[in-house]
Amino acid sequence: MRITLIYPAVGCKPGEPYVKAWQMQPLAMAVLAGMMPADVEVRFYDDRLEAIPFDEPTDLVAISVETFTALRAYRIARQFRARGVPVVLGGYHVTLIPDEALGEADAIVVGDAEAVWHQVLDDARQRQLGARRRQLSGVYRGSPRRTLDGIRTRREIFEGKSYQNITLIESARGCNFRCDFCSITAYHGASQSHRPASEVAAEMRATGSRRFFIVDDNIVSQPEMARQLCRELIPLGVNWVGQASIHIAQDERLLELLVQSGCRGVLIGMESIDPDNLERMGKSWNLAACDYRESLRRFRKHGLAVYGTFVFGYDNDDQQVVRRSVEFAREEQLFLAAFNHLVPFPGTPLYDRLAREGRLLTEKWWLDEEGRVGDVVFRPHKVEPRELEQLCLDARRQFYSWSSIGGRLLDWQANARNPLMLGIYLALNVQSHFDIDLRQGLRLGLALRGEPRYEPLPV
Ligand code: B12
Ligand code: SF4
Repeated sequence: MRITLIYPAVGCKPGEPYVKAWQMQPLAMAVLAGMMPADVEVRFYDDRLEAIPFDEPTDLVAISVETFTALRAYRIARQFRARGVPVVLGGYHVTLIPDEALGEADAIVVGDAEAVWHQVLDDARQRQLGARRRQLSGVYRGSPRRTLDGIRTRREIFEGKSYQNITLIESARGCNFRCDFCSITAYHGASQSHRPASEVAAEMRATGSRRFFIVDDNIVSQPEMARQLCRELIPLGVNWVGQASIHIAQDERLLELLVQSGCRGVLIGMESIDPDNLERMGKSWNLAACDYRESLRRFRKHGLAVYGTFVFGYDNDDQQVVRRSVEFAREEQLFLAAFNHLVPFPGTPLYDRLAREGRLLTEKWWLDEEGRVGDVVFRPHKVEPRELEQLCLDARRQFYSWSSIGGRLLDWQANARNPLMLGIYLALNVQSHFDIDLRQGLRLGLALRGEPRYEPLPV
């Protein structure tokens, strides 16, 4: 049997390259490939980097769908189905609103693939044989798993593709917090499952890489598990970055352990400098231990670079909050920062609240042919949607201006702590400077190579 795996692009701007910083190895594809028996021939296409050969013979197409890629994914699915090839869809968006995806596929996988992928393959084979037994169709529900042991990733599928020079690896899925805008907690239900730390270390060794991005949504959601992982990683002598919540600044011994294990930087969801906004999004615990400046001082003290992410569009946000946030990020010499407007992802409490309050400008904004990355799709309280878009864009431009890049570089504790960090700091900040315009206005699902216009199916 031949199976084609596809990771769709968010969209494109004709004639322009795809956002550089987004071009990382899509790990879910390697995890799926790792579950294929030896007699299955696997091909993988990354829509962001290469053309999809729709006419290449294949027996099943499996596409990963996120909300920003849903329109593009459905377009691709239609191309294959029109050629008589069955399509299975899975991933975040499919799990959060399965009914929509089911209309676009022969089958969907809701949740993690591991528990059901063998069944999908069996049923696809029956279909191929034209057997009367159960054939590939409908919904396959991946049951929640408490431990993630035995995951085998097949990274050979990435060979020959020009990804960012960092190896993605996971040690856990989910997070124990419940921020109202977050797809992670909507998908995993405020829980976190872990891989055995020894398996993570073994996989790191096997890749031969020295630079990792541990993609866990919150590496310190369960501090004891984080400690176990760090202890396993210390002997490897690798460098890694990950995502963490700021409350970990309370635990300086864990910060120290993170650094010993090779952690060089953490992405921190700071979200807002306004306590009322934090309260509203269910993240007031961000300030529970100490204020942001004190927390950041502790990260710096241990030499950890911080990538701070901010979100604008909560009810207290106006021009002043945005301005003060950028000032704060510059004064604190953050290594990197993201200034995004709030995005109501389907399946989250935020989406439901905005829908109830009649504040969504387009209900299924992710299927809007005219939709673009950077569009605000709801009505904020204190500013107009278009104004909020501009405020976010201005914030990025200020933060990644040459003067800001130069000013933030003068942090000898973290950003310019040694020549390696300085080099990475410069490379990523310069890349972010140029990525601002590349990602702004990227047309969602835009037909890349003359495919037909997408029309939603009748309900
Ligand atoms: C690493 C990462 C990135 C990296 C690179 C990703 C890449 N592929 O190139 C960077 C930082 C660049 C990035 C960028 C973005 N990301 Co991102 N990213 C992640 C992160 C943290 C890890 C992804 C991962 O490797 N997971 C590990 C794999 C094994 O797990 P998985 O994807 O869940 O897959 C399992 C199941 O979902 C399922 N499955 C998945 N696909 C399929 C397909 C089939 C056919 C089947 C059967 C099953 C299946 O089976 C898998 C195994 O069980 C996730 C959060 C997360 N934990 O997943 C966010 C996440 C996917 N990103 C998200 C977003 C929004 C983005 C951006 C749009 C952000 C932005 N505005 O800048 C961009 C878009 C980039 C792009 N696609 O081109 C959102 C998506 C939300 C949603 N509702 O769709 C997530 C969930 C984060 C979040 N906090 O909400 N991202
Ligand atoms: S801490 Fe981060 S990953 Fe966890 S629920 Fe909040 S936003 Fe999501």
